Amino acid sequence: MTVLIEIKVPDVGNVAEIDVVEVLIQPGDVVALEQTVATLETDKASMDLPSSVAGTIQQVYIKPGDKVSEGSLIATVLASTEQAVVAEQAPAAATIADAPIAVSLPAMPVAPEPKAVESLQAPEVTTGKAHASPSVRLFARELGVDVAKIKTGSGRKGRILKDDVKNFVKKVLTDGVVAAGAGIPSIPAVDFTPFGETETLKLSKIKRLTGQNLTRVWLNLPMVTYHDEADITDLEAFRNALNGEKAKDELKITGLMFVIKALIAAMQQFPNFNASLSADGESLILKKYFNIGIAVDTPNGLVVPVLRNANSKSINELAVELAEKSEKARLGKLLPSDMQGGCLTVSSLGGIGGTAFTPIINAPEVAILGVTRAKMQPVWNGKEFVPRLMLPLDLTYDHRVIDGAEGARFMAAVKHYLADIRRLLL
Ligand code: CAO
Repeated sequence: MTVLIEIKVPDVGNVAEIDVVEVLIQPGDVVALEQTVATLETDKASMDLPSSVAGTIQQVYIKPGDKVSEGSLIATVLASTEQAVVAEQAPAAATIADAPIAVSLPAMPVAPEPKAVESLQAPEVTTGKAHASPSVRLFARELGVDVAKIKTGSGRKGRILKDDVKNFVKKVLTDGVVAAGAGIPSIPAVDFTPFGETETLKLSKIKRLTGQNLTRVWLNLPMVTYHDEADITDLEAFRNALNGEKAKDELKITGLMFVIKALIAAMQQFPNFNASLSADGESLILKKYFNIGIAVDTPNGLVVPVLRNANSKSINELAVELAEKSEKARLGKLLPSDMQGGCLTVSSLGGIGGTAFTPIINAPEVAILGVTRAKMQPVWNGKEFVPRLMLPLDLTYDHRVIDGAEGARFMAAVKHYLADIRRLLL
């Protein structure tokens, strides 16, 4: 035997109008005793309305945005007579007046955090003041999400709804933000208006993605930067001679092309530099190809096109390819495939200036070579000081793969080739 039972709004403690924030059932749903069927809210309080009986929802009489009051019909449930008896014996549902005020809820005990969604946990200190109903909080906890991270929801007055929690999870997974920073306190937001006028500009997509990637690398890789200088006096004379032979409108060769060639020769000598750690950190994947990434400065941010198989291309071919790719980069026309497959990256600020910097590795590569401006310097040759053109180089390496001595030897090899590029022929 079955009976039709009505779920009604219980004692509301003299509140005339209650907002329906969320309706969690529809006809045909099977509900358990005490299962939340709707979220109601007054100016001061929020509550999940439980079903007073187990059964099948026949009809739903409310929708989000409706106003209800004590005794309003919420839904009808088709229940067995046994379930109806259980319902009658069950303690009365909590009244709204008894329900905790959403904004003053004590911090919920955090459920064990599933590994895959670690990054959903707030690395920042949470306030516990997120505007969300108990059922939404429970749902968020089940997914390992700290609702305080969602800040504002799409519900009335910024209330966080289940869909906001789902969208938050989707966004975090899409952004691929890794949990490495979990537990690191975030930098608190500052109101600058007391100090003067400000203007807020949206970051370009490239800047946002680069920022996420750099943070990920910074947090995950134990990086060491080693500085040295290469004597490029003879190389510069050769380069000037080469450029002097070129027609006026022909593409000139910059020192960067020779740096690429010297780098490849050193990578051939030290294969650990042409490698990536496996995801589990247990093995090293050695690459047998030589694709060099070049950091290019564009109006929208930094991008790294890759010169594929740079070992088998001539200096002129590399110059033409880099000119084409950096032009494409500045016009925002690089394809994802133009930026994939790099083995090692060069970041050259030499056209701008500088004496040294500490570039961040373009992981999963294991090193990056920074270059700043070459400068004439007095160098002691054993008898006297002689003027030499010295090129500052900065090698950042992943210390899990490269140890200090190997880093220094690699740099010595790069310098060796740049000091006399005839050695590249040997
Ligand atoms: N020392 C002295 N002069 C240098 C030099 C160096 N290390 N490197 C370049 N120059 C000179 C060039 O010879 C050229 O001189 P001319 O105008 O007389 O021919 C001039 O500076 C401009 O060079 P360039 O920068 O246009 O060319 P490039 O091949 O050296 O570099 C590219 C190309 C794409 C790497 C560069 O244009 C660029 O975008 N650099 C910025 C990269 C960046 O932002 N890195 C930071 C990333 S943070 O890790």
